[in-house]
Amino acid sequence: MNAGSPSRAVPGEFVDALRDGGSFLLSSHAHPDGDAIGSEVALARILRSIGRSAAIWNIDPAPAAYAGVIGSTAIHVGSAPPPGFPDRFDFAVPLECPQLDRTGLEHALGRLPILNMDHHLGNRLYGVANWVDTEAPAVAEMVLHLARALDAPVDAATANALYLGLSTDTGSFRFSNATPRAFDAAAELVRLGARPERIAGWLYESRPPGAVRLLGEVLGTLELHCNGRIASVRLELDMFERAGAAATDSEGLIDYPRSIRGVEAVALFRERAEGDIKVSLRSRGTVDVGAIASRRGGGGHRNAAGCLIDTGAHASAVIAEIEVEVEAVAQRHPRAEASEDAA
Ligand SMILES: [Mn+2]
Repeated sequence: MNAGSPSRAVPGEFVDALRDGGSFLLSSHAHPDGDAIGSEVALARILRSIGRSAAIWNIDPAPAAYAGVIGSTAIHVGSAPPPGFPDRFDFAVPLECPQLDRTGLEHALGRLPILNMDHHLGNRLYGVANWVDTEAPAVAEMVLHLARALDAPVDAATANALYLGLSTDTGSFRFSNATPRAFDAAAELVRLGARPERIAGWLYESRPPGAVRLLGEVLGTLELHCNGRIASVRLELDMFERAGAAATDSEGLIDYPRSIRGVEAVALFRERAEGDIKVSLRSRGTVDVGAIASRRGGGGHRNAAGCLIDTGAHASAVIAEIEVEVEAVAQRHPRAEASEDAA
């Protein structure tokens, strides 16, 4: 795919709206990830560099690991609108939201004309202008193309923000969206001054000690079921105290049991102060954990889902259900060992 192909082109109406508007309110989804924050920060800097005014409003705060990328760019957080809303703004620009309610701010943002910019399948095209590119590896990559379309400069800080979005959305260039487009954008961002080693340090080598101690507590509960094809771990309330960990230090724990060779499905049972247990389920391939979660009133999709249960006895029932799913997949695909050669 070359630079002039249609899927990369920024829609003219989108560029026109950004050129015509004077003041933009950027937003993204609740619990913002690296692509949300990186794209917002970069787009705000790009708009300001061409003489526009831009503010960012998110319902939830950004993870602490992104502070270095955010720098001095202000992000207004919470359900109360920023000063001057809505009169001060010409457009709201939700980034990477397939539906406006993903922002958690839909009632407020819906009062402004919307410029919808996203890369998710199934985007509802809810804007006065919509730019949805499902082949984009990250919205950050779309922002880079937008900067070119606007003839806006991309300085090193903007390049760092875009690199944050691109590298986190591609799982550090490990996921299937690590396409030639992703590497083209990464190369350009590094040329523009992005610092991959510094961003990786912020993201992966800045964990609080409590988070690593909590990991130790959780891995101590590891159980394998179904001849090693299912792994489960428990996260109990008193582990946080023993580890000196904060609530946010539990993020990513499920990735460790999932990394075991031969494991096809993982369950994390998290005890909650409310007295129930939150179940997080992950699977590979055609093992459908989404069905298990939805039967128990939860949600998600085939390979990532969750639900709430009452007791530890129900936890073993969940494991039994996953075993049924894993066995059913093995029946359908007698030699189900994933082979990259076949891809
Ligand atoms: Mn994204």
